[in-house]
Amino acid sequence: MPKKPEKMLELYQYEECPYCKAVRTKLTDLGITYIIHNTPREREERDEVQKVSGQKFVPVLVDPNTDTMIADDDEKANEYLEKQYG
Ligand SMILES: N[C@@H](CCC(=O)N[C@@H](CS)C(=O)NCC(=O)O)C(=O)O
Repeated sequence: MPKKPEKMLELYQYEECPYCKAVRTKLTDLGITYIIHNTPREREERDEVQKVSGQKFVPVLVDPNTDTMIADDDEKANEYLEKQYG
């Protein structure tokens, strides 16, 4: 049986970002309910992303269950999700 996360995962993203879409799709495919933080499209305005990840690119995936933060790498985020919850 796939594991379900106890605490909700969080995704910092914006809708049209193709890398963000890849991570949203993976989360949906795995049946994971998660929190979306919609970030500004303008990179310089992404202060929350900077605070959480130390940089301003999205997607940023945060998993409080394992103290994991993956920034600016959709493939790494999806590999992590598959390994952890697939
Ligand atoms: N290699 C990254 C690429 C991430 C990326 O380029 N994200 C874009 C949005 S689609 C970004 O934040 N670009 C900076 C900007 O919008 O100025 C990944 O695999 O997720």
